[in-house]
Amino acid sequence: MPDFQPTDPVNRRVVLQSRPHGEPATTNFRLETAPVPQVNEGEVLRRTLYLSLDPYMRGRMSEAASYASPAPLNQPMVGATVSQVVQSRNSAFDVGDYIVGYDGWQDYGVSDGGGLRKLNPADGPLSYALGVLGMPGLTAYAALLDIGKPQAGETVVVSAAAGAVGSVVGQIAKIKGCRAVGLAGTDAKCRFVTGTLGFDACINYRDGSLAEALQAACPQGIDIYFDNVAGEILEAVLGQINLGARIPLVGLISQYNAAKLPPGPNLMPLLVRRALIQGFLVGDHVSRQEAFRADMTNWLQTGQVIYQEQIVEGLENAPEAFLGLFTGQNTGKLLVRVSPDPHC
Ligand code: NAP
Ligand code: FER
Repeated sequence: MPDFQPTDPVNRRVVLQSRPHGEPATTNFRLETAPVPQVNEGEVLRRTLYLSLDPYMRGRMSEAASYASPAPLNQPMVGATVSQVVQSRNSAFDVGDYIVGYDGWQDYGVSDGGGLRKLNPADGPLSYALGVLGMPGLTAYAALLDIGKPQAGETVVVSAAAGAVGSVVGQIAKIKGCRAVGLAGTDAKCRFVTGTLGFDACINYRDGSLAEALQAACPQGIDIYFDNVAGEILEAVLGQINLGARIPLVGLISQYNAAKLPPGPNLMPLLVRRALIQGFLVGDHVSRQEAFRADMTNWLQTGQVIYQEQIVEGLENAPEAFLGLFTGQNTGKLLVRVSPDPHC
């Protein structure tokens, strides 16, 4: 086997160097260099092409008990990646293979190959495996279809509607014959949500009375609220839910950076309207992966789902880009291009 010569002589890695209390900062991270890992018998070495930046990473920065353990200090920050095999001592992988895995915020990852899935570049852009055809897409698909159970003619409201999950939720709602109403943090995002993605309406929740805007956008009330943010927006939506409403509780981004939790919403409408509110973790829904990929590939090909990415150049810019998730800097799925993608 010819000796592998990495493009860069070192592995750049962004490590978690401290845990935030409240708002995270770029100083919680440190860019450092380490040797490119050695490849032992049975192992496979990959160069990162794309790194996914996701809100759940804020939870991993903390030590507080949660559904997943904290990311260790002074190790590359955790994260899903699309990568290319550059050296293999594992017969299941060849040099040049494209992979979706979990190599974290670094240039190179090495492992025995467990948990890696090969990607076929002929199936579409490689980066889609981190977004519309990956974890955020499956979240939208499984939480909306399996918990929300949309019926034609119903009204579906989704928060963070211009983001990775929300943008897909509203488009699936349309495919199922529903009225799709998005909530987003700027007028420009709302224009994207209605004009490009085809939602029926979008409300800038920072602008005026949300209760009034919801009433105007949802004249038949709200049958499904796909909640990505919780907090005050959930409170406003609950006031207008219909009998038997379903509320997949998927994200609480409005409180991920809170040092102290705000007072909770009034949940009485859930009782009065006999609503179902159900927590959701995408990891419980891997059995839906096959149906999801088949449907979503078809919807992308037929143009029924439009997908937008926001790609930041350079691993060194990952910390600042990540912080932007919590101030709404991204439209669509936020990714980092760590090294050039040979397919685009
Ligand atoms: P995203 O929507 O692409 O990015 C986050 C967006 O959240 C921001 O662009 C911003 O948009 C909005 N936001 C940030 N702070 C906010 C606040 N205080 N109030 C209201 N909106 C706020 O991220 P994503 O990857 O699609 O994730 C969306 C949600 O789904 C997150 O809560 C995430 O944790 C959750 N999620 C859960 C699962 C699961 O298994 N349970 C899986 C995937 C994702 P605006 O400009 O519109 O405010
Ligand atoms: C998120 C992304 C993933 C999140 C939860 C998950 C609550 C769940 C992962 C799992 O199933 O373990 O943003 O926010």
